[in-house]
Amino acid sequence: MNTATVHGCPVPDALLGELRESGAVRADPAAVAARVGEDGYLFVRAAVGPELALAARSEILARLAEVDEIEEPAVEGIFSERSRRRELMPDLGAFWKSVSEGAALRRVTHGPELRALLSTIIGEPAHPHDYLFLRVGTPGKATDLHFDMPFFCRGSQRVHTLWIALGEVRLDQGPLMVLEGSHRFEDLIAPIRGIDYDSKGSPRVAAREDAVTMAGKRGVRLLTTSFQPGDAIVFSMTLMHGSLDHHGADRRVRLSCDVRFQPEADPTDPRYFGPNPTGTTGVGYGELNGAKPLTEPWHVR
Ligand SMILES: O=C(O)CCC(=O)C(=O)O
Ligand SMILES: [Fe+2]
Repeated sequence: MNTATVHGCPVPDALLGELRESGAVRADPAAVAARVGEDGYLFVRAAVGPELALAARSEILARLAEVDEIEEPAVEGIFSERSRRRELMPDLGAFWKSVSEGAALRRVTHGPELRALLSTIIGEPAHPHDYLFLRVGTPGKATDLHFDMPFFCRGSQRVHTLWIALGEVRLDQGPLMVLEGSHRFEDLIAPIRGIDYDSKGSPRVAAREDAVTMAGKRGVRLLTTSFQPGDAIVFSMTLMHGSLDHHGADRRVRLSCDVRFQPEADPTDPRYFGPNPTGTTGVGYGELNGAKPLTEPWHVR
């Protein structure tokens, strides 16, 4: 038996698999293309040095401790189950923007290591969106299965998502998981290709069934791993993914960041680029789950 759960239900061993690790081929464009074609993703351990990922983790935890959400010493990352964020930071969007723009975090997301990796995967010089999604998972929280399309696709049709673990993320701490082979599920992908990219609404890109039911019906597995700091996974807009539940008894927060990369040659979407990106709905960093105090519930997406 394993410790993975989805919507509170254990994931049967037969429906759980390990992500294939591709670090050995990360600098070989032909091998990378073959791997992404086959698997729909590229998973690389220590895509950036663990010390860089842990520096970003400490930077973020210190900011969360300032608003009393993390116990001291902050570096342990223990959720306090309290928050003074609304009282101390009345502009929640501005607070979250400043956390999301921390120098150590940007060193990870906007540094040379990931840029080189994504350029190899995309097949030409690529750069990251300025707007990024920093996620602080606490027990009880999870991300439902979804596609990243049509979000992010107004400027470029060749956007890729990079997800990186900022600290350890064990199976019981809500690691990212992907639905095996879903980049070939044309019946699910075709409808989302038709969605209006300019829409500010929230089109239905999430699965109608929970991940375990879906995997069982399709005869595939949920692929994940026990992530270590700096481990990263890259996938296109048409791979279904989400997270397992965070149900770690020690209340240690699960930190990750996802950022989109696209070819430098493609037009940039002003929602995600520039010093004050507006985000998908127009309100900037304030629209993200991360902008809310850790004590409050998330919207699903
Ligand atoms: O970290 C998560 O829970 C979800 C991440 C995600 O959906 C993404 O990276 O696109
Ligand atoms: Fe996503």
